[in-house]
Amino acid sequence: PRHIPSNNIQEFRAILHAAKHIIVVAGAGLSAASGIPTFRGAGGMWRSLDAMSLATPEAFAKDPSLVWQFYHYRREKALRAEPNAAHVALAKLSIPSVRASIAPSSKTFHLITQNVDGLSTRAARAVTTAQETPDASALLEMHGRLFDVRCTKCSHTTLDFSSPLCQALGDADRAHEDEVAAGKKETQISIPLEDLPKCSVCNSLTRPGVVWFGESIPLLPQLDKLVEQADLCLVVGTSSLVQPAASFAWQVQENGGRVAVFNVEDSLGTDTADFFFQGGCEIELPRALG
Ligand code: BJW
Ligand code: ZN
Repeated sequence: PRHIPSNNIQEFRAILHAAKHIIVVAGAGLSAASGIPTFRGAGGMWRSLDAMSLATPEAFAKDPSLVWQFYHYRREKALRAEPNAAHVALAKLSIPSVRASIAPSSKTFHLITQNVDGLSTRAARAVTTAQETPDASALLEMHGRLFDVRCTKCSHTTLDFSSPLCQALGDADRAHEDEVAAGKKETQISIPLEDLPKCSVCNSLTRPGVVWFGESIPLLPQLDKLVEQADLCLVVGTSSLVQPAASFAWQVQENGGRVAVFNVEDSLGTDTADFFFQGGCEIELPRALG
């Protein structure tokens, strides 16, 4: 008979209760309720361009001004967004005392996020109290961070929340807004190389500290170990089309572990999951984690 994933909360809670090593693999859907656009589907356009084609080393090499304007937009959006109930529910799991009541058998918990918006870090800060502090090592941002700015030459990296990151990016944004407001046809604003963000050490061009297609994932050796030991994997708000993140859940199942998918719609691998909680993860995660 065809396998049908369960959506039974009691069954899920029993698995959660017994799990020893829990991982979460999160994607853009985790931040959707915070107003951050996803990559594929309805949210996946910036101006008239496809977000996916801008997140590549080739796009940056060809047109650093365009790619920086895209990341400027993403940075400003993330700065103005707030973590949602799903970020908070996961941040609470990274507080050992809270986790002990939700998943009493658990020895480890790790949130592996593909998101670069920093909202999980901010959710962790939001749930910190004098008595309870989330374990900072529980969060792994495998595709890097929007606010890391890295030199293309010497790799010097700074965490920079400046808004705008440099004057030219702010100006270009305003010029574009004016065009839109005037109902004009969108023109491509080109910022000269010397006006793009520069390295404070060697003055070379910088780039966003994120992982683009074809680039290696610095955290991968560490992630492989976590995936290898995991006996429960929650897959939250990802289309599971991008490797290697997409294969983590499948690897956990191969090793005899369980997989629970939280997504508004079917994504790659939903049909073979043990659980599928269909709906916004900002509703379903807090509900399932109780
Ligand atoms: C909701 C919701 C709500 C909405 N609640 N849900 C093996 C086979 C073939 C190819 C490869 C392979 N291994 C590696 C590759 C190459 C490549 C790859 O995967 N290619 C493809 C198959 C497409 N991978 C790489 O290059 C990776 N590097 C690597 O593996 O290095 C070694 C190597 C290199 C080359 C060859 C072989 C090995 C690096 C991947 C880097 C991805 N980078 C990006 C950009 C990051 C910076 C930035 O943000 O700008 O990461 S691309 C983009 O996709 C971004 C995302 O993190 C990532 C995943 O997207 P995500 O999060 O799943 O978003 P969406 O939009 O696709 O889905 C949203 C989901 O949410 C949907 O399902 C909605 O339904 C749902 N949703 N609202 C719950 N409220
Ligand atoms: Zn430098």
